[in-house]
Amino acid sequence: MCPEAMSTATKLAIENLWEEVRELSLGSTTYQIDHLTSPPTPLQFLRDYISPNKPCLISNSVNHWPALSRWSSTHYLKKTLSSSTVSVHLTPNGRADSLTPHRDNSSSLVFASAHVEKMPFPVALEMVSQSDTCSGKGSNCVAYLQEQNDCFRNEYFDLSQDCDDHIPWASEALGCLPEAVNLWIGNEFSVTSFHKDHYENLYAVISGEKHFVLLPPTDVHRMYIREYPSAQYHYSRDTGDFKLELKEPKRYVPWCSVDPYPSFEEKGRDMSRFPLYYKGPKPFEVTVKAGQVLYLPSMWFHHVSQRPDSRGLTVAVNYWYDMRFDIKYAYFNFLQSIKYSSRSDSPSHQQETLEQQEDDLDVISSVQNGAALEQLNDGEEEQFINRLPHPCKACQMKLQRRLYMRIGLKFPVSGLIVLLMRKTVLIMFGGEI
Ligand SMILES: O=C(O)CCC(=O)C(=O)O
Repeated sequence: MCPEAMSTATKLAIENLWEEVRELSLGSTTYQIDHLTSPPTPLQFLRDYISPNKPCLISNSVNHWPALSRWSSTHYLKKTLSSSTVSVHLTPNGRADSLTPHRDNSSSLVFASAHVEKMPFPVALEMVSQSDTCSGKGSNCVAYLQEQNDCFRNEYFDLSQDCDDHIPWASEALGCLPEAVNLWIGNEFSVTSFHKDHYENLYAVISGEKHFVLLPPTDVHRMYIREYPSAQYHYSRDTGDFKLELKEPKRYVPWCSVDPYPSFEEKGRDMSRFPLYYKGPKPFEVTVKAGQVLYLPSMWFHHVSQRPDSRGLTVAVNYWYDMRFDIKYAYFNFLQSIKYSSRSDSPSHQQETLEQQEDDLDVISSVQNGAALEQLNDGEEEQFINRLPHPCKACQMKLQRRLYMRIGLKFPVSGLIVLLMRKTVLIMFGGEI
């Protein structure tokens, strides 16, 4: 792809958008989100948060849920769900649905999904508590109880009396009931990588803490969303080992390339690969404590990590409400369709491969354009070249050659002089002829 594919003016306009959204809508002076100490009225929530697509943290809105006291007892959880079968996501490192080097080739990243197993809740909870050694054979295995398919209302149905069915002020403001309610039980190893969802999310922490790093949808170019080959972990209970296999047939998943917490060794490399993330405005950050609810607006990019309670568990329930596919969504799609890339912000091997493919396409089109050039009448060449989206070097050289030939044919003497002068200049300055 040509580095000049996007004009400087467009780049500046996009960068201006990041600032303007913060100034006009999100509050530019702080990278913290609003904290409401009591639940908002539906009108206030709609006017101040849903409409402007602005996150907020709400305290004292779920104090009446029995879950807050009951779920601190592991005995209660195991007893209530003694006959429930639940989905467990297993990974070697707590990073499901995230980018991972494929085998030993660290430059080739894949999008890795967890190995998912169904098992009795008491066994599953034990796996979370003893996550780093759940195979019992000394190899790493991190278990995360989660399934984003309304699991709280089916797999965990026996706990449903401990929380409200919905968040009343949110349901009224949004004009609907939740589409899905999910339960999350994890430990400090489980991390959810940057992504966005097409839902209005009310995320309640019951035990432990969750830390969110947030970026608004307008910052989409700072996430370096690229296509990664989809891969799946396979876990063997016998050996306690994970295998990461590419999915067959091969398919690609568009995913955010940025990790807000790279290792010390990765930091320098990431800073040069993802300059828009590191040089742009700081992300918003919020820690959601037990008893608090985060309003995470639709389409916001979020990265989630957790700090467990004294048992080593973090427990949360979230309510996904349908978002409105309105003008904001249309604007977002438009923004996302504008490619913000050049060689200098190439983030990964995949990106380089993509650019290489685009360069190959340039070469192919240059050959085609070159052939088309031959068909043109004299005098039409310049216009033809100017109409090309990326006038390629080969085409320009061909055009020059044609012009020299024409000069040579029409004005044999002056044409000869021009060619001799060019040759002399090239020889003097060591250029190629
Ligand atoms: O709690 C987590 O690990 C992730 C939550 C999340 O991504 C969501 O609710 O959309």
